[in-house]
Amino acid sequence: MPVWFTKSRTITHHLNRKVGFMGIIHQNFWISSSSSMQPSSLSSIFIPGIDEDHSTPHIFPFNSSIISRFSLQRFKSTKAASQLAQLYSTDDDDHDNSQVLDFPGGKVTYISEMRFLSESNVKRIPCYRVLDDNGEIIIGSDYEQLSEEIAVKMYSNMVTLQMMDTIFYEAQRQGRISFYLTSTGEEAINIASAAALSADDIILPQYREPGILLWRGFTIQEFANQCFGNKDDYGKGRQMPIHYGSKKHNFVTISSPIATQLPQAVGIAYSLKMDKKDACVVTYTGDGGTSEGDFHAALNFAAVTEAPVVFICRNNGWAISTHISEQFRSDGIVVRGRAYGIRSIRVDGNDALAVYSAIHAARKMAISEQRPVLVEALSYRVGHHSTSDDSTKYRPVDEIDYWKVERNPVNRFRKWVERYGWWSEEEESELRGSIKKQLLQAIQVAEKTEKPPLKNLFSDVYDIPPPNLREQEKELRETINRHPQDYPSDIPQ
Ligand SMILES: Cc1ncc(C[n+]2csc(CCOP(=O)(O)OP(=O)(O)O)c2C)c(N)n1
Ligand SMILES: [Mg+2]
Repeated sequence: MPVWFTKSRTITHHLNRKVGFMGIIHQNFWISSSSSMQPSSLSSIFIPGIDEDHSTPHIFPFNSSIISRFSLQRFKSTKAASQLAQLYSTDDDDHDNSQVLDFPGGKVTYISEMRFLSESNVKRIPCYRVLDDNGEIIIGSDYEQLSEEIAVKMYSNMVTLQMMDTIFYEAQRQGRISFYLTSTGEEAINIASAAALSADDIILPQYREPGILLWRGFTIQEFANQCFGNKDDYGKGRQMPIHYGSKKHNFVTISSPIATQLPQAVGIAYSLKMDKKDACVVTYTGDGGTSEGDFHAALNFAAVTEAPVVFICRNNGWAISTHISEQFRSDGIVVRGRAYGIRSIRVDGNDALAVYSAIHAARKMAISEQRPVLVEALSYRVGHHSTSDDSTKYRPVDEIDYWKVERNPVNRFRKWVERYGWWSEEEESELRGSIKKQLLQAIQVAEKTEKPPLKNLFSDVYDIPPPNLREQEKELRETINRHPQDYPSDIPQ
């Protein structure tokens, strides 16, 4: 039993509330559930078109032409309807179906028993994983094998991400940048999901996913330029640190209001569909983001438009100080997929091989079947929410340590890579030395680089700035002239 569990009153409290998350999972449960998952086979199944069975009489008050129009629209491209039952448990079909209502969406069986749907399944949705805690492949696992090149790049990127977080976090503590936010504990979700995608896939991130940019070749210098808000920052210094964006890397700029990216992602995915592109959109959200209306609008919108979008929810247990037990009462996020008619999977977010395999399969389904897919990755936010937070004020240190040490995704993946002889202690120290040097140099360069001019604050929104904006600019310049000591002196006019 994990140390933090026996010690933590907070966690006992959570368990009393039947949340049942955060690592209290029996080994044999994981093994049996993972071996029953077959994501790669899902994407290769032939799925027929319209449900042909119209033999049952309609018991429906509307005009039948309306019904058939509805049904046809719904089923002509919702290809999986008739085969899904064989693949997924649907908790139905145990009753007499002689009396049915042919309703848009399919036939509904009548029953005489007054039966409310339970608020939850008896068993929680299992979590797909491939690597055990010791970095060994669980026998019978269904997964995508990685080449040495990809595996080593994945591991190196995870280490780079960790080191970037450590050094940038320190730079914030030293007052050199105004804000920072780490991905500690979620390195596998970041890097393994990025590795499973193609460079053409468009990313709409939340904010704890810089690893995708790193994977796509955004340089350490580019990260530093953004955090320091210098003239080489693509956002022209107008955003807070960590709000990266890169057109070249198909990475849509991060925006502070959470979940706004989700409906936008569906719109972009729909445009890819119309253009018949061989690519999908991948959008990320935290567990907290799923409490926003935008999450629900996006899922529904994606389902009905059959947009090729993969939603990745990083369920890391916390939304700043709000624990998931105070965020929702459903079995996490994965169950929301079915509610909206979206195929979904729960995956161990700290298992890089499972994340890679699940996202690889999800991408394939999204593109070849033109459908949305929802992936819930279970993980833990090991760092504070951001540099504006002290998480020890609301969660036990034992809990943080448990995830940092026992469930560390980078260490787990390293063990697997080492087992193939693809990585050594020597390579590790070489990599760390080189990355540290690059980071320190990038910070120095970014710090010395000129800041963007003041006029940039007012440009790029309007072709011709309206009078109120011109007035604001004038006012700002007058205020700076009156109180120069209160403004940085290194901003060109
Ligand atoms: C619309 C909106 N509401 C509230 C906030 C403040 N806020 C910033 S991050 C955050 C928590 C998000 O948690 P989660 O989605 O779980 O992501 P995590 O930080 O855990 O990665 C909140 C409430 C915000 N940025 N935008
Ligand atoms: Mg969270």
